[in-house]
Amino acid sequence: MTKTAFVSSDEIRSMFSAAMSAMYRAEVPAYGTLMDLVARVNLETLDADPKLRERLEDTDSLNRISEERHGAIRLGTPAELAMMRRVFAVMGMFPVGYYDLSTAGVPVHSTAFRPVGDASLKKNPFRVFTSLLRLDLIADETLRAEAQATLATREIFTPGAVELTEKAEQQGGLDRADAARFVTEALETFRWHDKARVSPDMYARLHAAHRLVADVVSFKGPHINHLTPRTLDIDLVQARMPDYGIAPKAVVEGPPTRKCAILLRQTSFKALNEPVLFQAEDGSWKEGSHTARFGEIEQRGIALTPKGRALYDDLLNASRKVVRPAADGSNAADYEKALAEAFTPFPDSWEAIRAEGLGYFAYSLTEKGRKSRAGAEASLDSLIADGLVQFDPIVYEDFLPVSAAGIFQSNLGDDATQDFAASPNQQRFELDLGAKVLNEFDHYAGIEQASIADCRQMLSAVQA
Ligand code: OOG
Ligand code: NI
Repeated sequence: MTKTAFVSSDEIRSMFSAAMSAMYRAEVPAYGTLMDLVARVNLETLDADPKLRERLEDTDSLNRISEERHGAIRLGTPAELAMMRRVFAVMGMFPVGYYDLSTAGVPVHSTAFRPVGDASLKKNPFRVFTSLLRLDLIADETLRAEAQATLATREIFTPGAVELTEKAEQQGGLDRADAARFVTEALETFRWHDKARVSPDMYARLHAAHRLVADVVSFKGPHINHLTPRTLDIDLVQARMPDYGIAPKAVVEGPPTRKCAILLRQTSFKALNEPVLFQAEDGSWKEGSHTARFGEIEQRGIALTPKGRALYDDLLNASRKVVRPAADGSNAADYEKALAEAFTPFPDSWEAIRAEGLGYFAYSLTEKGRKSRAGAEASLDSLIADGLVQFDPIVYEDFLPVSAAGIFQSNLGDDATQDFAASPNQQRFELDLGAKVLNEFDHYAGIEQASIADCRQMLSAVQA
């Protein structure tokens, strides 16, 4: 077979993302409602802001917005994580970033599998926040051993998914028929199972140790626990959710409302209580329930440099010293006020964010720049001042540990807060993953540098 017969990994990712969305829509109807609401708000926002529409069109980002989503899964063993990496690689998704959530009382550490590079991100930025359970953080040794034994006997991938992943690795890709089959087979891993693999008694003990442990250990596979469409106005979607019969989380996670959106803002609706059958020791099935799957929306802003990120972390910490958001929403207004006040030192214009080196930008030639005969050696600042070069924010494609913890917590139940000693262990995670995770800052810096190099090359071509 020739290489030209292969479907691109970007296309396989798009097929997979669409299939996952359709499956989740059928399984969790409130997700479909949320999608409709987000689509409507996005249209209204674009209609009200022609300049935003124009910038998104110019940077090739408009088409991707309504297609855009992320999901999350929680895995049980190193072997599952390592195989998951290989499955995602077939779809052009690679591990970026390391997130330690133990500090936030959640016994997992995580990465995000996502496309890397400007072209792939523009095609389809679908990503999956992927956590690995850390049984080492569970105190009860007997329970830990039982959980490990239970996880050791499950197989979360279908034989077809494994076979096609190996085939893709050997051939360097999949043809159209194989790609379609791969999507169907891989999707099985993410499906919901309403029959637990553990007895009611064991479920209760796992649940008492930590709700998340029960969620990972009790089932046949790592059901997708949420899918998150991207909105252009998260405050509006949050405000309108109740009109659509959806009860939102108390506060929006991340930075406050601003003119120039930074990083990532997220909110969710609470996880559903779903019926589950548990098999008792005597073989009989007992009815019970489990709470895991929810819906979330996100608004993405500019990716920050290490300097910008440090400022963000400082300001967020400062606001939380004033008010910590209560899970019941009772101090939501105070929290929003404290957050907005804490963030006043963070400049709110693209010019200032750029001038202070707080964010990453993609540079391109203006109309004037495209016709210009001068300036290839000039400094970037003077090219901008002369109106030859313009800049657009580079979108943050990753996650925020404090926000992720807030999302985890609101869906684990408000009584689920537990303290673990902070114990980031990126080395262990990478060993289990079978690869290093990419550093997100290097990645954004690379996109920025490439855009500057393109401008310079085009300017010198114009001169020649
Ligand atoms: C993942 C929570 C993290 C996000 O958007 O920050 C996340 C989980 O609950 O498994 O998806
Ligand atoms: Ni999420």
